[in-house]
Amino acid sequence: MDDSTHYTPPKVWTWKKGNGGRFANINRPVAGPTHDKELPVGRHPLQLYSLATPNGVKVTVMLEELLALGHQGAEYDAWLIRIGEGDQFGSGFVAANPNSKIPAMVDRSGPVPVRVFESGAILMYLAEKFGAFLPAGGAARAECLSWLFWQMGSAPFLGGGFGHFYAYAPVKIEYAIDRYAMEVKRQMDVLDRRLADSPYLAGDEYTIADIATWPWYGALAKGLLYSAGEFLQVQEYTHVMRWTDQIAERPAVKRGRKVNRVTGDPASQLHERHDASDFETKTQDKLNHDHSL
Ligand SMILES: N[C@@H](CCC(=O)N[C@@H](CS)C(=O)NCC(=O)O)C(=O)O
Repeated sequence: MDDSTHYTPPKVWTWKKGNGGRFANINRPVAGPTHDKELPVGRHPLQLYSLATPNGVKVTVMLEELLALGHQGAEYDAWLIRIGEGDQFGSGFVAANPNSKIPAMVDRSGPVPVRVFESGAILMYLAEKFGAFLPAGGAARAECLSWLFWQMGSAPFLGGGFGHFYAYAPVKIEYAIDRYAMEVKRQMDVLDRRLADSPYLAGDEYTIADIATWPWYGALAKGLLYSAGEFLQVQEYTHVMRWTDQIAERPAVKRGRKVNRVTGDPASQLHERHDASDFETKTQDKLNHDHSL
């Protein structure tokens, strides 16, 4: 049996650097910058500093959806933040997000730049700025915000809880995996029951509640998160699957999920996005042609 099951916490916790878990190199018990580095600024009103993790994809999908609706003010530069290399601890990034996590956005459309961090806050900010994907009031708005905040509160149990202990921890701890597998299956059932009754989370319309939830729970439903599809028997959640497939077909979603992506098929990776035409000309398959051929 692993020693971790016999651990007695000392009186005072101390930091053991590099405890073997994946991402141990970037985890610290303190906040603040580690080095001086300004953030680049492009020509568009909105500057996004991100990476195509589920939290990052929420925002690029939202921006592409807004552009698809014709909101030119949603034009954006998406700069790549390589969290594995510690870019989130540069002084410029910390000024945009004191929590040192992607995504972070700066709205430079007005006289004074406005910083926004936390993916849920960014979605709400954009929805309110453009009057889109968030019902204006009443029960519809309450339902949308309820599901948006449900996602913000639930995903850490999926990622930081289940994903961490199932896939990333240096030891497999049955108690922790059991606890979080149960919670994640419960969350999937919450979504499945809602989506059995309703086309989208907030009702008949696609909203920021779906935009926030799809990158996490849609990916889980497709077995793309932590290779846990079989373990969690995700195919049982047929209504989540229907919703996942429907959203995946949206052209803006297809574009948004490519932005700031640095893994997978080169054709699916647009490391930085500075113009709508970048999707045609700047994905990694287009940039990496073999000149020897
Ligand atoms: N609640 C935050 C979570 C953001 C978050 O956890 N970002 C991760 C990537 S998905 C990150 O930047 N991690 C880097 C680190 O922890 O140093 C949000 O929704 O924006």
